[in-house]
Amino acid sequence: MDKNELKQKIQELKQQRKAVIVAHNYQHDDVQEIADVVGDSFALSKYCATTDAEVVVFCGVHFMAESAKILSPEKTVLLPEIDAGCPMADMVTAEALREEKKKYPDAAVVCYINSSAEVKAECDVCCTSSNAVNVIKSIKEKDILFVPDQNLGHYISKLVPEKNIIFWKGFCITHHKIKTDEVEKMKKLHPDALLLIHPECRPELVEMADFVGSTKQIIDYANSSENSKFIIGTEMGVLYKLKKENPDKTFYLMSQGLLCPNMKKTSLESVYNSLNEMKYQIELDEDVRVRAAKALERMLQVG
Ligand code: CIZ
Ligand code: SF4
Repeated sequence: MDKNELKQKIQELKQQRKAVIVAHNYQHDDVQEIADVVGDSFALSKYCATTDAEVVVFCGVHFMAESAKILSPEKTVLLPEIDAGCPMADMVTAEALREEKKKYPDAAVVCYINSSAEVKAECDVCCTSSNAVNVIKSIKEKDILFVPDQNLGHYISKLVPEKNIIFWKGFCITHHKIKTDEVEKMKKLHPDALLLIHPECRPELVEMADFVGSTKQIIDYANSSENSKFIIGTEMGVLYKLKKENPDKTFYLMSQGLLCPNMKKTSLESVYNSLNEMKYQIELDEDVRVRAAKALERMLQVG
């Protein structure tokens, strides 16, 4: 099938299945193009919880589809590529976290949404890169065990110095590998461009930024900025929305290395197969789901 035929078939199957297609900001352009909603994991999970569709095709990575299922257990949640995982989420297991918690019995336990349902079930509250600072400020405990992203943890600790954040040593393989020399070169090449960076980047890069935020916050910032040139320090998929929403502005990717291979596993073909064969369905242990839902719902209350 060629691309147009695939898109046509996807639309037909979507109607038949009473499905919606949601895509993360890091997905391939053509997957973002056919999606009903494109956004970050937080916005997509919230959307999935409110839609009356019976089936959700989640074009993203495993923890995101799980988060949708945690909040919408009555829906069928499909992940088109079952091997699309997040190496950062895999850097903490529920078992390792239970051991670490024993060392800090008085600490609140907070997990980045980039974590498995089992890990979320061990935590008091979740956060995303958009709301991490507000979530941390909302916690009464001074000590906070934060998993799994050390870079996001470091970023929060600078903004909420009254808290004592105990870091896990996880990181995003895509953002963490970018070093300052590459960013300095880009800044020299484009001196009038603003540098917008994701907090999953190393702290020394975050210090160089004009703005730090989640994918959504980076897109919102660029949309409303009077500047016309930007260096984008997050996964290259965001360029699709940035360029579409700002045809008169120029965007440079901070590094050609900013590509998440797991996010790029999903193609139009895999979305078609997913709807056609109703695969791969996310299933969760109900006890884990209920405990993970508490952590996600507490986050939703903060906003
Ligand atoms: O929360 C998300 O969707 C991720 C992984 C990144 C972001 O900043 O949107
Ligand atoms: Fe995980 Fe990084 Fe890929 Fe996001 S970009 S899914 S944190 S590996």
